[in-house]
Amino acid sequence: MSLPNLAPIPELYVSYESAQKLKAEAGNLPSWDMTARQICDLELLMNGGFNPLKGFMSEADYDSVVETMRTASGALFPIPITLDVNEKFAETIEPGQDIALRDQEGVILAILSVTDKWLPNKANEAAKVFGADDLAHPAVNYLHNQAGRVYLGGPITGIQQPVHYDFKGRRDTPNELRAFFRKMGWRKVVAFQTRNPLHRAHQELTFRAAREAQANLLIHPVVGMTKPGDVDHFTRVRCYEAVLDKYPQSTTTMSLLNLAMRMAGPREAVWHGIIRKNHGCTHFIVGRDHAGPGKNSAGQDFYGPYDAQTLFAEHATEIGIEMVDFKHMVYVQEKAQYYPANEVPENTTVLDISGTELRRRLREGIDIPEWFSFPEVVRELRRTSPPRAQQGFTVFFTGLSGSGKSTIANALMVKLMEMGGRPVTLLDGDVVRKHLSSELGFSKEHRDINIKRIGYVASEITKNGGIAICAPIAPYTATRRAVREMVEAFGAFIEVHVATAIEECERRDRKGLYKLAREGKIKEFTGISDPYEAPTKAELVVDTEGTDVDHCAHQVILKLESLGLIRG
Ligand code: PPS
Repeated sequence: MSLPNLAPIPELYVSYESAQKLKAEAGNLPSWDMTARQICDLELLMNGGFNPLKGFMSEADYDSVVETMRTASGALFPIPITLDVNEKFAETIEPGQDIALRDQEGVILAILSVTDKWLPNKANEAAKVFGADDLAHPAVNYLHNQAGRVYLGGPITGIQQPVHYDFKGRRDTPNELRAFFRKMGWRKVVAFQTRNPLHRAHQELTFRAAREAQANLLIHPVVGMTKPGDVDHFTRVRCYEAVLDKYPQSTTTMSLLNLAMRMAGPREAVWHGIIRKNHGCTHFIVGRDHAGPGKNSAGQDFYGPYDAQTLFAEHATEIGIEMVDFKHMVYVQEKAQYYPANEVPENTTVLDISGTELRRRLREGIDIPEWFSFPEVVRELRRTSPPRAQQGFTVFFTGLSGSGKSTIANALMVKLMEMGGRPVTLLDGDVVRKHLSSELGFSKEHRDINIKRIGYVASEITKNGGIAICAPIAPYTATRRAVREMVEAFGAFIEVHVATAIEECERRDRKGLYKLAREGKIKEFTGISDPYEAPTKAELVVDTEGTDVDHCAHQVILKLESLGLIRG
């Protein structure tokens, strides 16, 4: 058998001496503070994980990748790797200039020699790369609602790796892994990509995949950015470490990959293959609905279940990595062991617990059997996800001025405090504007900043096990969604639309503001001279006309009970 090519691949770093010099000089360059996703991309560009890319894509490469999955020079690369910036920064930059790329603490990681600056067609990028311009796709939502409007492209000069303080010993560059495989004499390595905790079925399938390929196994979980709502990587890595002990010694290793996933299904699978090839692997496990983003806004899957496998198979030879089919493993009760779902012996009982069921059991503190997962893994998951009734959450009221949000929110706060158990914080619109957002007005931009500040505070409260009650107008759907995402990373988000009609709010006019708005004395007044995008997917809609405050607050309490967030 021929030896795999485990020679080092090119990195974009300069020598230590040059890096010191460049770093000193770069202090005078215009600098860009990178987002978390850009830092992930930069790390893999610099360490060769995205080989053969040499920097953030130029316009020609970007256009070509979007349309054909290939760079302008024909190299297979299915995902655009671009540096998005805001217009204000872009105005100060022209092709030909160098800029310093900094991490979130201001440390200079690299120099970008800008060759291209352009306004991308994001709708086209969404349609071609992600399959649909649909905001239900997390990467499409990111593209439209988080990424800057302008892209900069050009080669990178790497100065230093992004700093990680966690699991340092478990992070490897492609060349470090290649060197490890060389040293261990591992000729064939099957890589397993994951963004979820591993349970027994995963351990069985990965072990089986490696055995069938007569290869060693690399558990290669993504710890950069995964799908919003996933189990955080700290918990997952502790779980993976527990599972690692279950493989026969010296057959398997684990390394953490600081990739920012896009959930791009088929294209993403090909991208994952290229990345694993760069890390020295010879085989790659591709499953059903690999890197799938869930349902689209019409409630259907974005991609067919085997689209990723089909696209991968078409490109496997060119990538130089073999695809290994992911076998769905199920537990057969009578045999007390796992079987591939299509090899289950006749007249036996198959046991399985779906992801949804697992989450329900964690949420409600119900037993998770040992045949399903390892006790160490369940313990870790329970530490991170205590039963829902002990987790933090956010109730987010939205509605017009004078709709009754604050009054209901106050009543709810008192009822929750009477129950006790968790600290409760009320972030009322007026109070926030006094303490957190006193410099802001009511333009769209300012309202968005205001709501995102509230969302940030609420997400911190939720993360730390408290209850945040928010009561701003929050007129824009996209901003409410951004807040939902921030909070749902840590706990439940319950949007309550206080759906009092504008006529009723104006009739009440408790603060006299509607009158002033009608007279044109207050500009940009929500519902009169400024928009209010009513929620279409709120967890609860309350009607304050004909229903008293106590009853409205009680409706919220009932909702919280039905979600298991409080005990009745
Ligand atoms: S937003 O859009 O969510 O940032 O607004 P919010 O922070 O909730 O602030 C709304 C309160 O500010 C008063 N106010 C106005 N509301 C809407 N439009 C304009 N132009 C405006 N100017 C002042 C108003 O009292 C709102 O309070 P509530 O409690 O909603 O009545």
